[in-house]
Amino acid sequence: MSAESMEQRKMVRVGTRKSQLAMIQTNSVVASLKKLCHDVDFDIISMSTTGDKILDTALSKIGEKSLFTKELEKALDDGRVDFVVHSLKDLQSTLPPNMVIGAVLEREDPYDAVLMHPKHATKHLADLPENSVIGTSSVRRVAQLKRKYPHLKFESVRGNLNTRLRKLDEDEMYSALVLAAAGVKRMDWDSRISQTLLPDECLYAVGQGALAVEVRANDFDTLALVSKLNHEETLLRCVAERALLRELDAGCSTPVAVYTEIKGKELYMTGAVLSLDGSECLKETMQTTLSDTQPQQDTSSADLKHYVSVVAQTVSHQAMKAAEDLGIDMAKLLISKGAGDILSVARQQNAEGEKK
Ligand code: DPM
Repeated sequence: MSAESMEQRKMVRVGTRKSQLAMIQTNSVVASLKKLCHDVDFDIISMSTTGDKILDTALSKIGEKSLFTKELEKALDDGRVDFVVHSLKDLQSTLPPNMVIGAVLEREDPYDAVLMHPKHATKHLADLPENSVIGTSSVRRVAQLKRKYPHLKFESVRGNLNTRLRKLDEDEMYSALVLAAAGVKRMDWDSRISQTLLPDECLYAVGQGALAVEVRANDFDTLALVSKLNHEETLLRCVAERALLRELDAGCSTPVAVYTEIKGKELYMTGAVLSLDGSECLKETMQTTLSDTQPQQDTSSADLKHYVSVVAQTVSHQAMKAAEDLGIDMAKLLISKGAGDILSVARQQNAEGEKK
């Protein structure tokens, strides 16, 4: 390589969590970018987050926001890294004011999956004996599954995916785990999935299965670089989902669940709010039309529009706005049916659990 071409190469620093899943996700994003931009080098910088360090407390009870993202956002803010790869579902619906989501990548399987203890390998949740213990720290999963499978018990399980699978197989405590299929598949553990939970029994979390790239809002070079990764359909679905969460003022510790789908120009959304024990469940379905208009043209301007912190120059404003409005309208409909009360009781119960 000549000295001249060496000089032109750009170095981009990428932040990630240290877990195997986070590394797999970040490596895949960097590999896609390398294919698209031959003149850029990438340096991956991994770090531990609060969520990785506190392993003995249920997620919903730690009470701190941005559990898995805060340290990474600090590194981004300080300029130690240029972008961070996250699971979109771990990103707050409201990001720090100087941060945006510069890319949402094509969604993996968004559903939840059941991984059985080897002795139950061929069973489904319905076949497990009375009072079998299912490991999950997700209040969303527990609330929905209690409705469908009242014979089961649910216990929190923490740690990264490797730790959880080891606990399932080696401790005799859990009969099964419920995990996001996306993470399981990225780890190449597909063969461990005994059952996929479809929307009639368990709706997924906002953003589940999609990867997101977080960038400083004023770093237009990096925004232009990562915008090549955007998957339009995933992006529009996730804008609607994030708008629902933001409008409900809910987070990862509240039982809010969704299903979205695009058919032609129609975006459909089912949204649900549940009480922690699953006894109450509000569920609604709405749709909107995604009109086809010009994408945002200007790639280097300070007035790029954000939709629930998502920026996408290549996607039409009108479509992004329609998706955001669908999430907002869904939240308003659910609130009009009593979602506010259900959520405030759930928050209070979480806070009480924290004190115990
Ligand atoms: C959030 C939740 C969980 C993670 C809550 C939920 C699951 C917690 C648990 C917001 N983040 O889903 O209702 O099971 O104790 C997380 C996982 C992935 C991203 C692992 C998983 C991988 C899948 C993806 C943890 N965050 O859910 O099994 O990229 O969407």
